[in-house]
Order: sequence, then C-alpha cells, then structure tokens
Amino acid sequence: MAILKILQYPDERLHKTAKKVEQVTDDTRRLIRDMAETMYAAPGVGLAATQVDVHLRLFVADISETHDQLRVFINPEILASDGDEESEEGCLSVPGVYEKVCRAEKVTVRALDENGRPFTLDADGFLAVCIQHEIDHLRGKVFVEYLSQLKQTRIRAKLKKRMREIL
Ligand code: GNR
Ligand code: NI
Repeated sequence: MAILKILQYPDERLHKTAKKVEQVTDDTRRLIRDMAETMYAAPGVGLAATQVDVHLRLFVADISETHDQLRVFINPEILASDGDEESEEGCLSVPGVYEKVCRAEKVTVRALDENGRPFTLDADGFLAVCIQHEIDHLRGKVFVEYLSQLKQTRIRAKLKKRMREIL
C-alpha cells in the first residue's frame, strides 16, 4: 500500500478529462487500495483518480465515521438526478477552503465495483453531494469553479501564497 500525492489547486492537471477504464484488473485494484489509503490518511470522504494524477474514470468514497464502508465507483454515470440543495463543500485538492455549492439533492448512479461488476445506487444527502463532487473531478472540474470569478481569484491567490510559504 502507498500514500499517493494529491494534486493541489491551481494545478492544470486537475483539469484533465479522465478516460474510461477498459478492464478492471489487479493494477486497477492496487490503485483503488492506494487511493483508499490516501483518502483515509488525509482524511477525506472521497478521492478521484484525477486528484492523484491518474486520468481514469474511477473514485473511492467512504462517508462513515468508522472508515469501514468503502465504496468504489469505476466508470460512474449519473442516470437520474432530482431536486436542488445547497451545502458546504471542501476538497483535498483545495485545502482550507469551504464554500456553499448547489447540487442535485438525489442522484441515481451506475458504475462498476472493484470486481468489474455493474451496480446501480440511489444516493441522497451527503453521499449524493460527494458522488457529484467526485464525478466533477473526473471531468476536470473542481468545486471552486461553481463560485464567482472574484472568489476563484481570491482562492487561487491564497493557495499560491500558502504554497510559497511552505516551500
Ligand atoms: O473530504 C472531502 N469532503 C467533502 C466535503 C463536502 C463535500 C465534498 C467533499 S469531498 C472531499 C474529498 C475530496 O476532495 N474529494 O474529491
Ligand atoms: Ni475534491
């Protein structure tokens, strides 16, 4: 197992579009294990492959407090969505920034699990938010892109300044 490096906004690699996973193999499962370990260590409730600079359509999520309900989504597709709800979001690629974003309240998602078997899940609440946030990453979209240009400029400046202070 390994902890992977998480790309930090503004990094242009966060805007790459992930490609479909053609076959779920042992390599895919190794990546999933490493992503799960990285997510738990961060700690975070989700992690998209894009965030660890792997541009494949897959993400992991675990919204349990006990860290024992890992969910794996390979080639996820939202089949249906319903309602609107605003909630505060954060992102491991945008540390220290929490802002309200409006998303669908409920989603039906279809994906493959780590064995390559298809499943369909109806999600609402925080899990629905998380799934939409992760699928956005796979399209190269970071949650701050829903905010005003002014807020985005401020966030970029703040993160660049923090990056300089760390170096
Ligand atoms: O850890 C995370 N918390 C979170 C909180 C509100 C809405 C979405 C998220 S996902 C985030 C982890 C992450 O960056 N996933 O891409
Ligand atoms: Ni994120």
